[in-house]
This record gives sequence, structure tokens and C-alpha cells, in this order.
Amino acid sequence: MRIFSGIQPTGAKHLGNYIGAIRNYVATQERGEAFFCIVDLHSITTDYEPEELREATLSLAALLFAAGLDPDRSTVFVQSHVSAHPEAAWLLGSVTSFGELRRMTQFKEKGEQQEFVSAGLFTYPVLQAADILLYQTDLVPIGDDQRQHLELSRNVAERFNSRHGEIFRLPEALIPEVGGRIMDLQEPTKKMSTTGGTPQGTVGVLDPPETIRKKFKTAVTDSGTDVRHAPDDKPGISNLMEILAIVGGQELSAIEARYDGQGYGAFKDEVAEAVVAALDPIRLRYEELRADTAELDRLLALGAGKAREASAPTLERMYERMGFVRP
Ligand code: ATP
Ligand code: LTN
Repeated sequence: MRIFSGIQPTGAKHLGNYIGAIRNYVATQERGEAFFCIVDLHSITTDYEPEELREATLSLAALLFAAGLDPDRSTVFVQSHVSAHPEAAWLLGSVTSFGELRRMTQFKEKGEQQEFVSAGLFTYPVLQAADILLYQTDLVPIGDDQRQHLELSRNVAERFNSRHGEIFRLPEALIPEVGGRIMDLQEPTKKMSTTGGTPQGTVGVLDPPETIRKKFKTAVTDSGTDVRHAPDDKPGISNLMEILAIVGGQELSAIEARYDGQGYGAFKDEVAEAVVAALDPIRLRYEELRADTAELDRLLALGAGKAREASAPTLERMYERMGFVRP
């Protein structure tokens, strides 16, 4: 089985990225041949600083290895190192309609936040489809916000297959039922996000323990006192429960039962400690790995080589089926 996912080297990765995506990269790498791509080409579609992109790319590579991606098992690579991605994206642009891109919620939301809306932000999902389809991917571990982009990738693949003959496998999304959408701790009706969230409500994967504890202490809770999972009525508490369920390996119902009649205080402390216990070893490993730039360069060169080899045959078949004269 082929597994593929992409993650942007922007800002500090947060607990939502960890629970919704990175944890499941680590889990799925056991189930087949896995590719994890640091999508730097996607990160230039909104305002950014070149120096920060460079640092964020290496930092994210170190974080992915620190979180448990095993370079002997998984291919971890940087998107811009494999030119098949933008090439395939251009080809797929011919089977993607303006109308379907215009309907993408992420484009509408991010577009509204930008003064300058780039053409790249609009065609972003075509590059994402190329990422996925080039590897004949079966499974794509992602958070809930990427559901629509995955659906688009499948539609693009089906359209290509019906026009030019079966080339692409149709990928399935793997979205966690609990934790697929972690909310901002200060505004629990919005998803936790480096771009759209509040700083105090966004827990960084690399935040030191004291910062993490403070953020949970000040987390917004709901009126009432019962610890109950009801996302519509109690978005703050439900979000904290989902976080504890995942990082602490507990059932939502068991958390409810344990805190029956006890109020919020001790519950919030337990969530904070469970998060610290999960993230602290990652932060410590990250610091070691990030310091060894030569080793990171080596691992990324290894990843790029494997990714080029794995993606080349599909790109070649696309060119041939589409009627290009090949050199
Ligand atoms: P942000 O909103 O913080 O800018 P993003 O969604 O734009 O993040 P990435 O960092 O590339 O971009 O996301 C990596 C993965 O994390 C994706 O699979 C995405 O679905 C997932 N993810 C992002 N935010 C959350 C969240 N709040 N809860 C669960 N999963 C999330
Ligand atoms: N758009 C995704 C990042 C991404 C991705 C991918 C995810 C780019 N290419 C391929 C899965 C598969 C996001 O999280 N913002």
C-alpha cells in the first residue's frame, strides 16, 4: 500500500497539526510504503519571507523525524527537490475546471485574509492533486480541513483517467474521527491554526512545558461545570476532551465518567500534563536533530532521490498519454 501526505513549512507547527496529521503519519508508515512531503512550493502562495522559508523547511524536517518518522522506512522529502510535482501540476491543470477551484473553501478563506491574492493560491489544489497522484497513493492521512482538497484530487484523477486512459489510482482520505479538527483554545469555534488562530490559543509542538501549561490554564471553557462531549453546546470542553482522548489514549466516555461531578479545574490540569508528556520528548529530539544540519541535508537528499524514482514513471505515462513528443 502507498501512503502519501504533505505538510507546509510555514510558522510553528501546532497541536492540531500533530493530532490531526503528524501522529497519523507515524502510525501509517507501518502499513506500507510511505511518502511525506514538505510542501515548500505550496508555501509561496501566501505572503512569506524567503529566509523564513529556508529555516522553516529544515525545522519541519527535523520535527517530522523527531515525531517518529523513520528515514529507513519512510521517504521524507522536500517538494521543490522533485520537479515532477510542478510538472504534473501543470498537466493536471488541463483537467481541472475554474469552477471547481473557485468553490474551494480554503481558497475563499485564505483569499479573504490576503491583500494580494496570488494565482498560486487559486491553483494550490492542482499541485496538491499532483503530489498525491504521482505516487499512485492509496491512503492520505490528513486533518478534516483537507477533506475537500482530497475530493478534488479524486475528481481530477477520474477525469484524467476517463480522457486519457486509466493511469491514476484513486486515493482515500484517512481523517481521524476524534481529533480531525482541533480547535483554538481561546476561540473554540475556530480551528487551531498558525495563520488564522490566536497566539494564546495555539499550542506549538515545540512550546516549552511552562508555555503549554499556561495555555491550557487560560483555555476558554463553557458555561456549566460538567465534562461532557457535546461539540455544539460545549465547544471548549469537547475540544479539550478530544485532545486528552488522543494524547492520553482514553475513550471520550471514560473521561466523562471519571470527571462526573468534579468541575473543570483538575480536568484542565490533566489535559495539560498529557500534552506535555506527549510533546516534550519530541521537542528534545528536535533540538538535537536541528543542530545537525549536515545530517538533515543527508536525509533530505536521500528522500529526494527515492521520491524522484517513485514519481518518474507516472509523470512519463502522463506525458505519453497526453500526446507529447518525448525526447
Ligand atoms: P494552519 O491552518 O495552521 O496554517 P494548514 O492546515 O494551513 O495549517 P499544514 O500545516 O500544511 O497547513 O497542515 C498539515 C496537516 O495538519 C494537514 O493534514 C491539516 O489537515 C492538519 N491540520 C491543520 N490544522 C488542524 C487542526 N486544527 N486540527 C487537526 N488537523 C489539522
Ligand atoms: N494542503 C495541505 C498540504 C498538502 C497536502 C498535499 C496534504 C499539500 N500537498 C498532499 C496531503 C497530500 C494542507 O495541509 N494545507
